[in-house]
Amino acid sequence: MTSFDNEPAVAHDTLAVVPTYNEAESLPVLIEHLMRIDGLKVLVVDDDSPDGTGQIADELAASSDGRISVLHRTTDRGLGRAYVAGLLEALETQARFICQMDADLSHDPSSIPGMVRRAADADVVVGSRYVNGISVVNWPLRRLVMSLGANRYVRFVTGIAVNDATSGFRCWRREALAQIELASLRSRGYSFLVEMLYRVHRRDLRIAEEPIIFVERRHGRSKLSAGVFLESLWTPWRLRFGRS
Ligand SMILES: Nc1nc2c(ncn2[C@@H]2O[C@H](COP(=O)(O)OP(=O)(O)OP(=O)(O)O)[C@@H](O)[C@H]2O)c(=O)[nH]1
Ligand SMILES: [Mg+2]
Repeated sequence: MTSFDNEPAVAHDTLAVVPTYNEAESLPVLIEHLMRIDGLKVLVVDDDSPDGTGQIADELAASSDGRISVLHRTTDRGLGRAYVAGLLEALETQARFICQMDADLSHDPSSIPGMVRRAADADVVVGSRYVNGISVVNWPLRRLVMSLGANRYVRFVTGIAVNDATSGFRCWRREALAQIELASLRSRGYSFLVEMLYRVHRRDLRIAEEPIIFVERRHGRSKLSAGVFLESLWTPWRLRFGRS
Protein backbone atom coordinates (compact mmCIF):
# COMPACT_ATOMS: atom_id res chain seq x y z
CA MET A 1 0.00 0.00 0.00
CA THR A 2 1.36 3.39 -0.91
CA SER A 3 1.13 6.87 0.43
CA PHE A 4 0.35 9.30 -2.34
CA ASP A 5 1.53 12.49 -0.69
CA ASN A 6 3.21 13.72 2.42
CA GLU A 7 0.16 14.12 4.60
CA PRO A 8 0.76 13.29 8.24
CA ALA A 9 -0.86 9.96 9.19
CA VAL A 10 -3.26 11.46 11.71
CA ALA A 11 -7.03 11.13 12.05
CA HIS A 12 -8.15 12.13 15.53
CA ASP A 13 -11.75 11.66 16.66
CA THR A 14 -12.28 9.36 13.69
CA LEU A 15 -13.85 5.92 13.53
CA ALA A 16 -13.59 3.75 10.41
CA VAL A 17 -16.47 1.30 9.93
CA VAL A 18 -15.35 -1.75 7.93
CA PRO A 19 -17.92 -4.38 6.83
CA THR A 20 -16.48 -7.84 6.26
CA TYR A 21 -17.68 -11.04 4.70
CA ASN A 22 -14.95 -13.63 4.07
CA GLU A 23 -11.98 -11.27 4.25
CA ALA A 24 -9.68 -13.47 6.37
CA GLU A 25 -6.63 -12.75 4.24
CA SER A 26 -7.19 -9.04 3.71
CA LEU A 27 -8.40 -7.87 7.13
CA PRO A 28 -5.12 -8.29 9.09
CA VAL A 29 -3.23 -6.36 6.39
CA LEU A 30 -5.83 -3.60 6.35
CA ILE A 31 -5.84 -3.32 10.14
CA GLU A 32 -2.06 -3.09 10.25
CA HIS A 33 -2.19 -0.07 7.93
CA LEU A 34 -5.12 1.54 9.74
CA MET A 35 -3.36 1.26 13.10
CA ARG A 36 -0.48 3.34 11.72
CA ILE A 37 -2.85 6.31 11.50
CA ASP A 38 -2.60 8.19 14.74
CA GLY A 39 -5.86 8.48 16.66
CA LEU A 40 -7.92 6.39 14.25
CA LYS A 41 -10.31 3.79 15.70
CA VAL A 42 -11.91 0.92 13.80
CA LEU A 43 -15.23 -0.92 13.99
CA VAL A 44 -15.32 -4.19 12.05
CA VAL A 45 -18.85 -5.37 11.17
CA ASP A 46 -18.74 -9.07 10.36
CA ASP A 47 -21.70 -11.10 9.10
CA ASP A 48 -20.66 -14.44 10.57
CA SER A 49 -18.13 -15.07 7.76
CA PRO A 50 -17.68 -18.81 7.18
CA ASP A 51 -13.91 -18.30 6.71
CA GLY A 52 -13.46 -17.12 10.32
CA THR A 53 -12.97 -13.38 9.63
CA GLY A 54 -15.02 -12.59 12.75
CA GLN A 55 -12.68 -14.53 14.99
CA ILE A 56 -9.63 -12.95 13.38
CA ALA A 57 -11.19 -9.54 14.01
CA ASP A 58 -11.71 -10.45 17.69
CA GLU A 59 -8.06 -11.45 18.01
CA LEU A 60 -6.91 -8.19 16.41
CA ALA A 61 -9.23 -6.26 18.72
CA ALA A 62 -7.90 -8.02 21.83
CA SER A 63 -4.40 -6.66 21.22
CA SER A 64 -5.40 -3.18 20.03
CA ASP A 65 -5.59 -1.19 23.28
CA GLY A 66 -9.25 -0.57 22.67
CA ARG A 67 -8.76 0.96 19.21
CA ILE A 68 -10.52 -1.89 17.41
CA SER A 69 -13.99 -3.19 18.18
CA VAL A 70 -16.06 -5.83 16.43
CA LEU A 71 -19.77 -6.09 15.78
CA HIS A 72 -20.90 -9.66 15.06
CA ARG A 73 -24.13 -10.02 13.13
CA THR A 74 -25.77 -13.39 12.70
CA THR A 75 -29.08 -12.64 10.99
CA ASP A 76 -30.18 -10.76 7.89
CA ARG A 77 -26.83 -10.79 6.08
CA GLY A 78 -26.13 -8.07 3.54
CA LEU A 79 -23.85 -5.09 3.01
CA GLY A 80 -26.62 -2.52 3.49
CA ARG A 81 -27.86 -4.12 6.70
CA ALA A 82 -24.30 -4.43 8.04
CA TYR A 83 -23.68 -0.74 7.32
CA VAL A 84 -26.86 0.35 9.10
CA ALA A 85 -25.88 -1.63 12.21
CA GLY A 86 -22.25 -0.43 12.11
CA LEU A 87 -22.96 3.23 11.42
CA LEU A 88 -25.65 3.39 14.12
CA GLU A 89 -23.14 1.94 16.56
CA ALA A 90 -20.57 4.49 15.36
CA LEU A 91 -23.03 7.27 16.21
CA GLU A 92 -23.16 5.94 19.77
CA THR A 93 -19.45 6.74 20.15
CA GLN A 94 -17.83 10.15 20.58
CA ALA A 95 -16.27 10.10 17.07
CA ARG A 96 -16.60 13.43 15.23
CA PHE A 97 -15.79 11.85 11.88
CA ILE A 98 -17.07 8.48 10.74
CA CYS A 99 -15.53 6.79 7.70
CA GLN A 100 -16.74 3.75 5.82
CA MET A 101 -14.43 1.59 3.70
CA ASP A 102 -14.10 -1.88 2.18
CA ALA A 103 -11.91 -4.51 3.83
CA ASP A 104 -10.47 -5.98 0.63
CA LEU A 105 -7.57 -3.47 0.30
CA SER A 106 -9.25 -1.67 -2.58
CA HIS A 107 -9.40 1.48 -0.45
CA ASP A 108 -6.02 2.86 0.58
CA PRO A 109 -5.96 3.80 4.28
CA SER A 110 -3.48 6.59 3.53
CA SER A 111 -6.35 8.52 1.89
CA ILE A 112 -8.18 8.76 5.23
CA PRO A 113 -6.34 11.70 6.84
CA GLY A 114 -6.94 13.87 3.76
CA MET A 115 -10.61 12.89 3.59
CA VAL A 116 -11.07 13.70 7.28
CA ARG A 117 -9.43 17.09 6.77
CA ARG A 118 -11.80 17.86 3.92
CA ALA A 119 -14.75 16.91 6.11
CA ALA A 120 -13.96 20.07 8.08
CA ASP A 121 -15.95 21.96 5.44
CA ALA A 122 -18.16 19.29 3.90
CA ASP A 123 -20.83 17.03 5.34
CA VAL A 124 -19.62 13.95 3.52
CA VAL A 125 -16.42 13.38 1.55
CA VAL A 126 -16.70 10.69 -1.11
CA GLY A 127 -13.49 8.91 -2.12
CA SER A 128 -13.93 9.10 -5.87
CA ARG A 129 -12.44 6.94 -8.62
CA TYR A 130 -13.73 9.28 -11.29
CA VAL A 131 -12.97 12.82 -10.24
CA ASN A 132 -9.68 13.45 -12.04
CA GLY A 133 -10.09 11.13 -14.99
CA ILE A 134 -10.26 7.46 -14.02
CA SER A 135 -8.13 5.98 -11.23
CA VAL A 136 -8.79 2.29 -11.05
CA VAL A 137 -6.00 -0.31 -10.97
CA ASN A 138 -6.33 -3.89 -12.30
CA TRP A 139 -9.92 -3.81 -13.42
CA PRO A 140 -10.94 -5.65 -16.56
CA LEU A 141 -12.46 -3.23 -19.09
CA ARG A 142 -15.87 -4.90 -18.65
CA ARG A 143 -15.89 -4.02 -14.96
CA LEU A 144 -14.88 -0.42 -15.58
CA VAL A 145 -17.56 0.02 -18.23
CA MET A 146 -20.14 -1.41 -15.81
CA SER A 147 -19.11 0.89 -12.99
CA LEU A 148 -19.03 4.01 -15.17
CA GLY A 149 -22.39 3.00 -16.68
CA ALA A 150 -23.89 2.46 -13.22
CA ASN A 151 -22.77 5.93 -12.16
CA ARG A 152 -24.26 7.57 -15.24
CA TYR A 153 -27.49 5.70 -14.67
CA VAL A 154 -27.66 6.79 -11.03
CA ARG A 155 -26.90 10.42 -11.91
CA PHE A 156 -29.47 10.43 -14.70
CA VAL A 157 -32.29 8.91 -12.66
CA THR A 158 -31.69 10.54 -9.27
CA GLY A 159 -29.95 13.83 -10.06
CA ILE A 160 -27.21 13.22 -7.48
CA ALA A 161 -24.34 15.42 -8.67
CA VAL A 162 -21.47 13.10 -7.78
CA ASN A 163 -19.02 11.40 -10.15
CA ASP A 164 -18.73 8.26 -8.04
CA ALA A 165 -22.03 7.65 -6.25
CA THR A 166 -21.29 3.94 -5.82
CA SER A 167 -17.98 4.35 -4.00
CA GLY A 168 -17.93 2.68 -0.59
CA PHE A 169 -15.09 4.89 0.65
CA ARG A 170 -16.55 7.87 2.48
CA CYS A 171 -15.95 10.12 5.44
CA TRP A 172 -18.87 11.68 7.26
CA ARG A 173 -19.14 14.50 9.67
CA ARG A 174 -21.07 12.94 12.51
CA GLU A 175 -23.93 15.50 12.48
CA ALA A 176 -24.60 14.79 8.80
CA LEU A 177 -24.66 11.04 9.32
CA ALA A 178 -27.10 11.51 12.19
CA GLN A 179 -29.39 13.52 9.90
CA ILE A 180 -29.92 10.94 7.19
CA GLU A 181 -31.99 8.59 9.34
CA LEU A 182 -30.04 5.42 8.80
CA ALA A 183 -32.59 3.12 10.39
CA SER A 184 -35.13 3.70 7.62
CA LEU A 185 -32.76 3.02 4.68
CA ARG A 186 -34.14 0.05 2.80
CA SER A 187 -31.47 -1.32 0.43
CA ARG A 188 -29.96 -4.64 1.35
CA GLY A 189 -26.95 -4.66 -0.96
CA TYR A 190 -24.68 -2.15 -2.72
CA SER A 191 -27.60 0.18 -3.55
CA PHE A 192 -27.36 1.21 0.06
CA LEU A 193 -24.50 3.50 -0.92
CA VAL A 194 -26.65 5.27 -3.50
CA GLU A 195 -29.60 5.47 -1.13
CA MET A 196 -27.43 7.16 1.50
CA LEU A 197 -26.16 9.76 -0.95
CA TYR A 198 -29.67 10.43 -2.19
CA ARG A 199 -30.66 11.45 1.32
CA VAL A 200 -27.64 13.75 1.44
CA HIS A 201 -28.70 15.27 -1.88
CA ARG A 202 -32.35 15.72 -0.76
CA ARG A 203 -31.34 17.38 2.47
CA ASP A 204 -29.00 19.80 0.71
CA LEU A 205 -26.01 18.63 2.69
CA ARG A 206 -22.57 19.40 1.26
CA ILE A 207 -20.85 16.61 -0.69
CA ALA A 208 -17.14 16.83 -1.55
CA GLU A 209 -15.22 14.38 -3.71
CA GLU A 210 -11.65 13.45 -2.95
CA PRO A 211 -9.72 11.61 -5.67
CA ILE A 212 -8.67 8.10 -4.63
CA ILE A 213 -6.85 5.31 -6.40
CA PHE A 214 -8.96 2.15 -6.29
CA VAL A 215 -7.10 -1.16 -6.48
CA GLU A 216 -8.93 -4.37 -7.41
CA ARG A 217 -9.05 -7.00 -4.67
CA ARG A 218 -6.32 -9.67 -4.73
CA HIS A 219 -7.77 -12.09 -2.18
CA GLY A 220 -11.25 -13.44 -1.69
CA ARG A 221 -14.23 -13.13 -3.96
CA SER A 222 -16.84 -10.63 -4.97
CA LYS A 223 -20.29 -11.03 -3.40
CA LEU A 224 -22.38 -9.51 -6.16
CA SER A 225 -25.47 -11.71 -6.52
CA ALA A 226 -28.27 -11.49 -9.10
CA GLY A 227 -30.67 -10.16 -6.43
CA VAL A 228 -28.29 -7.41 -5.42
CA PHE A 229 -27.75 -6.48 -9.08
CA LEU A 230 -31.50 -6.21 -9.73
CA GLU A 231 -31.89 -4.11 -6.61
CA SER A 232 -29.29 -1.69 -7.96
CA LEU A 233 -31.25 -1.26 -11.21
CA TRP A 234 -34.49 -0.62 -9.38
CA THR A 235 -33.31 1.54 -6.47
CA PRO A 236 -32.63 4.81 -8.35
CA TRP A 237 -36.23 4.79 -9.63
CA ARG A 238 -37.61 3.99 -6.20
CA LEU A 239 -35.62 6.90 -4.78
CA ARG A 240 -36.79 9.30 -7.45
CA PHE A 241 -40.49 8.43 -7.31
CA GLY A 242 -40.86 7.03 -3.80
CA ARG A 243 -40.61 8.51 -0.35
CA SER A 244 -37.09 9.06 0.88
N1 LIG B 1 -20.75 -7.49 6.88
C1 LIG B 1 -20.87 -7.69 5.55
N2 LIG B 1 -19.92 -7.22 4.73
C2 LIG B 1 -20.06 -7.45 3.39
C3 LIG B 1 -21.17 -8.13 2.83
N3 LIG B 1 -21.01 -8.18 1.48
C4 LIG B 1 -19.84 -7.55 1.22
N4 LIG B 1 -19.27 -7.11 2.37
C5 LIG B 1 -18.01 -6.37 2.53
O1 LIG B 1 -18.20 -5.13 1.90
C6 LIG B 1 -17.02 -4.69 1.26
C7 LIG B 1 -17.29 -4.50 -0.24
O2 LIG B 1 -17.62 -5.76 -0.82
P1 LIG B 1 -16.87 -6.35 -2.12
O3 LIG B 1 -17.26 -7.77 -2.29
O4 LIG B 1 -15.43 -6.02 -2.07
O5 LIG B 1 -17.58 -5.51 -3.24
P2 LIG B 1 -16.94 -4.90 -4.52
O6 LIG B 1 -15.76 -4.05 -4.15
O7 LIG B 1 -18.06 -4.26 -5.26
O8 LIG B 1 -16.50 -6.19 -5.33
P3 LIG B 1 -15.04 -6.86 -5.53
O9 LIG B 1 -14.05 -6.09 -4.76
O10 LIG B 1 -14.81 -6.89 -6.98
O11 LIG B 1 -15.14 -8.22 -4.97
C8 LIG B 1 -15.96 -5.76 1.56
O12 LIG B 1 -15.25 -5.38 2.71
C9 LIG B 1 -16.82 -7.00 1.86
O13 LIG B 1 -16.17 -7.93 2.70
C10 LIG B 1 -22.17 -8.60 3.75
O14 LIG B 1 -23.17 -9.20 3.37
N5 LIG B 1 -21.97 -8.35 5.07
MG1 LIG C 1 -14.20 -4.85 -3.29
